[in-house]
Amino acid sequence: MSRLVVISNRLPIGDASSGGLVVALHDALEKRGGCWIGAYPEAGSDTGKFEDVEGSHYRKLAFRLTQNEVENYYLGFANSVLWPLCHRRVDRVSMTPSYWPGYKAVNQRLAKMIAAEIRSDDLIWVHDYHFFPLARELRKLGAHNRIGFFLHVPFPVLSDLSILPEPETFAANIAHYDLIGLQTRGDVARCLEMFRADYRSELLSDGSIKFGDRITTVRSFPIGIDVAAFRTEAQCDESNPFGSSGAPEKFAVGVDRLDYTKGLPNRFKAFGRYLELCDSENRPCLIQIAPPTRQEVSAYQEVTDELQGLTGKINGQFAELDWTPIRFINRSVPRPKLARLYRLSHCGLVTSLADGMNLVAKEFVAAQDGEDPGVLVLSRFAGAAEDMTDALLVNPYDIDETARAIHAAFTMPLGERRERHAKCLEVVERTDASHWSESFVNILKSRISMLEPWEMTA
Ligand code: ADQ
Repeated sequence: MSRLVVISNRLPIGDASSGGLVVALHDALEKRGGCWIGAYPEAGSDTGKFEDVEGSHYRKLAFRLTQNEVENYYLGFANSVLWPLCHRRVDRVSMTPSYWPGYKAVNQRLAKMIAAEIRSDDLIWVHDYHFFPLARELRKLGAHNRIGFFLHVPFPVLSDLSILPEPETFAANIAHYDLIGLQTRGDVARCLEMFRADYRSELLSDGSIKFGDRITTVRSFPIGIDVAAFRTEAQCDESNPFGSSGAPEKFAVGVDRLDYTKGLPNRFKAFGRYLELCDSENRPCLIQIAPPTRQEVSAYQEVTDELQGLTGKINGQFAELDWTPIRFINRSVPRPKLARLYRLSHCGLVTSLADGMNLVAKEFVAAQDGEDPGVLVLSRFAGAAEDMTDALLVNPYDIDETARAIHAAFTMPLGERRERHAKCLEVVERTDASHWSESFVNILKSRISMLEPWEMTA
């Protein structure tokens, strides 16, 4: 059996990230053998070689980004250009001349290190927007392997691609992957639209793309979670997230990295609006857990400041001596506590303005007690909404609509809650993490290039 080589920006080290993605890739690597390549979290000096990280049955190979690479490739091109571009926020793009060369240089450096490690029959699976050009760099070094790519964030809108330096290289780069995996059918449609608009590419009768002498397949693989493990954690009542103070009588929960794409200011405003509209006698709370990320990027600092202002304003308006409507916690919470928190809550709030999938939506559903479930309020702009149509879908830009959905979630009759939850759970189970990784690897290795019928007409 050919080995699997996984490449992601960050190498999961220790047990810090036991999310579904990591578990799914662990399982795939355990099954096939191979290695996982990624960067250490801390910057250092470039030794030109990978370091073996002990502690797994398969190899983990780490490299260090230099401080200059962190600034130009990671915080710069990846997170100040590509992240906002993919999330339809070109207004948030900030570019300096050193970002693009810095991004290309990291992809070239990594390709050289990978080329020295791989065998000719290895399957290579590259993750996310940090590595759009990696396959092309590997091909230049003579790699003929099957190389797949999975984009965790939304596929960019065609017209926004013009914001990139050398925009014509974007399609040419990703065409070097044999398989391009995207989260949703909407993402596939946007990717095909880009290829269709490009005079250099041809859509073949089986739905794959011919670009120069390369043929690539584009498909959706909606990512999921390890449902059984998450459910077990949620059911374990040893981890009481509220300690001796007890849970609020009615509360909604939000769990996100503190990112401007997650629609947190709109969520806080909608909760404030809900407090204005509803009878707040039973003192509902919003518990928002949002650890800061990428604070070196100014857009992240701005949204943090905005949220602190909104929390102060809304709490100032509504709080009582014994009631704080918004509890805004700027820290990460251990997974078992998080799972328990979802289970105890009456409403899960996901209000992203754009989101590849959003695993919190799936975790919330998996954590519920099917006999007495909480209700998921889900943004139409999260990838999860494409299949989880029985959540309360909202337009997060519409503050009143979101406020009404929070009210509907808190007051929904038990029968309707059960019915909606069962339908959402069916989606979460059908698209779990192992199904995601297995189907991607199977298609990558089997050279299947047929698109689904709906993709042919997209
Ligand atoms: P993210 O943008 O990080 O992922 P998401 O899918 O919601 O978003 O995953 C976040 C994960 O981190 C979840 O497992 C969640 O439980 C955990 N998490 C978030 N906040 C936490 C906190 N405060 N404490 C502890 N854990 C926390 C990107 C894309 C998504 C896509 C995923 C996977 O942006 O759209 O779903 O990759 O492909």
